[in-house]
Amino acid sequence: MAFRNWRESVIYQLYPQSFKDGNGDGWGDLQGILDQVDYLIELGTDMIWLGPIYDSPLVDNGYDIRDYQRIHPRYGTMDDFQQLLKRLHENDIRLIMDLVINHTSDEHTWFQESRSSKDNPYREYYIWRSPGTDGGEPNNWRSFLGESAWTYDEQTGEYYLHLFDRKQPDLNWEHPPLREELYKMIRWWLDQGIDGFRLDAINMISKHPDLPDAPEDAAHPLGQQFYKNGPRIHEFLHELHEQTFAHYDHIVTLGEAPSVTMEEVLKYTLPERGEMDMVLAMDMMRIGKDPKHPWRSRDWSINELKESVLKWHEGVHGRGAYAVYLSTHDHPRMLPDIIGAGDHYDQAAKLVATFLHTIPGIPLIYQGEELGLPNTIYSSIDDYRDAGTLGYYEHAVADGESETEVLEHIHKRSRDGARAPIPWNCALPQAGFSEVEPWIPVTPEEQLHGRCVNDQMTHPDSVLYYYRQLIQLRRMNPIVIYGSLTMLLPQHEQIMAYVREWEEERWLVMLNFADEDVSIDWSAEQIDDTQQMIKLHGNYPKFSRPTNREDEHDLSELKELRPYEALIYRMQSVSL
Ligand code: TEU
Repeated sequence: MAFRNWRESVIYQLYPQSFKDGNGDGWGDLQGILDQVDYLIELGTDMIWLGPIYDSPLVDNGYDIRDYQRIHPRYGTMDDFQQLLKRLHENDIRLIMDLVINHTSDEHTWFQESRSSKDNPYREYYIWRSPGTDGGEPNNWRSFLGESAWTYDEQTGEYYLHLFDRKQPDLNWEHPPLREELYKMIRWWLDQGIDGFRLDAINMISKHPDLPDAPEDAAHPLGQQFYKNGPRIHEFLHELHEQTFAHYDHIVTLGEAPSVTMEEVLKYTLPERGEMDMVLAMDMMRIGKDPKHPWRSRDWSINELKESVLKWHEGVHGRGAYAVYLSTHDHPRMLPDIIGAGDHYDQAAKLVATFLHTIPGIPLIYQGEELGLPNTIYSSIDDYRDAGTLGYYEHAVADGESETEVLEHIHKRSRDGARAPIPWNCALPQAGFSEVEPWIPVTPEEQLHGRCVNDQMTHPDSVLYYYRQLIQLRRMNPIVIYGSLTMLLPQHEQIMAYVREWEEERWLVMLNFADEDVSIDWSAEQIDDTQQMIKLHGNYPKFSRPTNREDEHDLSELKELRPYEALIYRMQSVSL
């Protein structure tokens, strides 16, 4: 195996229970992935981030781990896992696992021991506090699910902290034996031959020692300033690195770190600091989401996206590292509603792809995005599975909100919108995902519009082909990976345009985020508009532009972009 330098990678996030069912139980599994390895190879990704497959009660789809060193039988066996690893390695694809070490399941033996008595040796593995002065919760922190972050445990008369579900108690990283035990487990996985980890909620492991109350008007969830990027975070991460990753070759780590400043990102990812390789640039995905109300949407403008691109580029590019993405299993898909698509759905899907593959940062494709899958809307609450979604529904309806309104919020914001099974073949029942009814329904046909793998495989103008081409374009052109970026038309409200530059080479990327023709006025830009441009890629069929020669323009000719049009040009020479 000869792995690519990870800075040149394109990562593919595989959410296993929704990828492919290989054993006919309605739940995606390792055999299903093995059956589809060729699909991944053809796509061109060289790094798979595999969602959690560990033993778990599956309250949060595996982000609640009961036993780190066992694979849940629903996913298969350790043998299946080894086979998958071998197939991927034969094709120079890295496999990185999801590592959830901010919390475990409450069914983990450590927690079972911990809750059993105050003097149990495992007590300090978790964060226990006696009731506050009023006899209630020790502080006002709320969990990501919206309820109190504390649950009272009768057995010992104390509360335990859980930033997520009450069945996901937070681990106490202040306690050295816990850290040792985690490192041992991590080394065990690295010894299995895996290539690294995505570190779940990793910037939350160091809590402020006093666990102070948060101001009531702070952003959701209350308390986050006291545990995100906490006081000992860099010390913990460096120790983790030294005790585990540093002893293995080719290991790649990708940290989930919401709410970070660029200074912090550098601390996390500067190679000489020995913490992590890259973080997920999460702020791009927050577009359209109300920060105070997780279930409400808000208007957004592409200027926010531009700011985010610039912020990460100027703050981190070329020094630390970060992955860029617009969808994961935690957020609704961007199409059709958040980005918008109008009557130009395929163009919009390809526009998103062009954006992600041509801005600085390592692109991360969440499964199904390469098919342009839509955010799935289930008409009945009974079809939703996510505990956070169901909890919100129950509370909101009990509080007297109208069911129709609550469902509308859920349609727009539920994490399940991105968790529908991959449609492998539209001609088969369950869209070819499984022979039986899947754990969550497939996307209804009137939303899917036939965007299945089998169909897209045979259409060179499909979204799938477009992703493959972009991945190849990155492979062939270091400018996309290492080049600098200059934003043009910074105030334009519909168009994003940037120049990438690397050594003697210059590219211009133009993206129209509007569902209409939009004109461009270059006169205010410091750019020589008579320079020749060679078109490298675009999301409208070739020769559909009414110019004499499709592939060569000068900038002055380019006065208009079509709805959701994306264009990549090589510029012969340009003075900025
Ligand atoms: O998510 C952690 C996280 O930071 C959340 O803000 C996430 O954005 C939120 O769930 C959105 O509703 C990670 C996992 O990606 C997520 O699936 C898990 O539920 C969570 O950790 C707990 O392990």
